[in-house]
Amino acid sequence: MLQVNNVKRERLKSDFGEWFSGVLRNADIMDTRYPVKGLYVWLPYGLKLRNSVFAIMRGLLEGGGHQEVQFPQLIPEDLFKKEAEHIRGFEGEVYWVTHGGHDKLDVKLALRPTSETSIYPMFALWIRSHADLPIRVYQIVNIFRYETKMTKPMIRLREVTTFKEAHTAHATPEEAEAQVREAVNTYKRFFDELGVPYVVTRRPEWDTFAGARYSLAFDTLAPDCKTLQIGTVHNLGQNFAKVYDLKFETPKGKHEYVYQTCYGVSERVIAAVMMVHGDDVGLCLPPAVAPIQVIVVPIPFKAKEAPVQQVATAVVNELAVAGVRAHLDDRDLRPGRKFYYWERRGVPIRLEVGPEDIEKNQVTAVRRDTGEKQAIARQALRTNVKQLLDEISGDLRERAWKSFKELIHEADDVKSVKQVIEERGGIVRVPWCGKEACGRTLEDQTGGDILGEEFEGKRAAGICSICSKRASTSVLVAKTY
Ligand code: A5A
Ligand code: MG
Ligand code: ZN
Repeated sequence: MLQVNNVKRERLKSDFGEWFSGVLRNADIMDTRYPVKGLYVWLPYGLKLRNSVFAIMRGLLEGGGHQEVQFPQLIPEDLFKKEAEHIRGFEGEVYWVTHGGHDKLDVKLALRPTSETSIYPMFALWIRSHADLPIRVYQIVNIFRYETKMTKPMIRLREVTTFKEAHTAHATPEEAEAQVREAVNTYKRFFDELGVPYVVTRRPEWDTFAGARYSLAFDTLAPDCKTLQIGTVHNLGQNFAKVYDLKFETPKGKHEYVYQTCYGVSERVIAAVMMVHGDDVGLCLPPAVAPIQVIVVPIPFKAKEAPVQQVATAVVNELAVAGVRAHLDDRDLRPGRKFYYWERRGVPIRLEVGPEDIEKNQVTAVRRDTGEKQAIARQALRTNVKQLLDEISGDLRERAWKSFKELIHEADDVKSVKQVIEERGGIVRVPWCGKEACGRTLEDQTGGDILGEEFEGKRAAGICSICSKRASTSVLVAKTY
């Protein structure tokens, strides 16, 4: 039988790119052979994973008072180009529809790269008085961005197939500010559920979202020690409100512009789930999102085939009734082949049912994450399996956070920032005076990117690593995706 040490992450770390494309293929997540750059095909198992990840997000947003909407994919050029800064940020990334059949269109249509410019003109029609506020909506749609950096499945797409964007409008700046904090908490809960560790930073001013007052970003670390931005939260102030004329009547009869926020994640978060928990064998999925949580494998043995099959079926049914996503693998293959098949696909628990298990009135459970084996009494099946799933969730999260924290380093000067980034990899915290010129120099001299100041984080006082003036804050620097 195949012996695997399930916590090995050597191949994964030494050639992450190769590991990632291998997993997409071997675990039936995506077919990456579609003949347009930056566009890929979701396969059934991958799509199930995607749907369970975004079901968590839906639940959190609905619980936080958001309502789901769906806006058109095409945005007329004149609407799209109203907000000057937004346009400057996205112009180079827009795909344009110029023709309808043989006719040249009078007004070009943008394939949305994000939806501020399609949603806010409609907000203008919906918002009349303070009683219409706040508005909290979200949609999960595809967007197109003509990315010029190297494209990568799930991570840098030209068609982002699963873009969750939330958009809100408020009567006061304080309410918008509170919404930003709530969005951060929502995303924290989301990533905690997925066991994906993160830092939250306030992006430097010169790198805010196009049209935003300020932007917060969630970053995690890929196995090659580069950071991956897995979500952003933006305070838009009144920038868009002024351009799209989003005014409301206050209780005193005055007309004022609303304050807005927006926040988004994409299927990049699924790449994060895959890479932080995966190992050299393949996927290792958190139970919350695993399309199959328990795979039941009958171990037939000579004249015992019928009872083995019967018990295995009963076990699957019992778990299904208890709300566990269980599946019986009754294919005509050797058990060892089946084990490997489901290990690669990251199924959290394998239950084996053999003649000996039947005799002892038990099943044998094997954890995907550790390879640990244990017997579970038939009478305690449901409670023990659920308990084991919870344990696995907790252990995956804990393990991921532990390795993440080990990769956050402190440095005082440019040389050591550069050294850490180049030799050990990860994220470096370094004092900064707050001036853009020093920030840019820091990036140039270290070859890293500034993620930003930590949001509600540790603000080390010290000496700016560039100008040697007193530093009131510190920034996180890393190589980024
Ligand atoms: N309207 C706001 C929310 C917005 O568009 N923000 S954003 O540009 O930062 O995108 C939100 C998140 O989508 C990013 O943090 C990133 O995780 C993901 N994303 C952006 N471009 C992507 C791309 N080309 N491929 C995959 N994911 C992408
Ligand atoms: Mg740079
Ligand atoms: Zn400085």
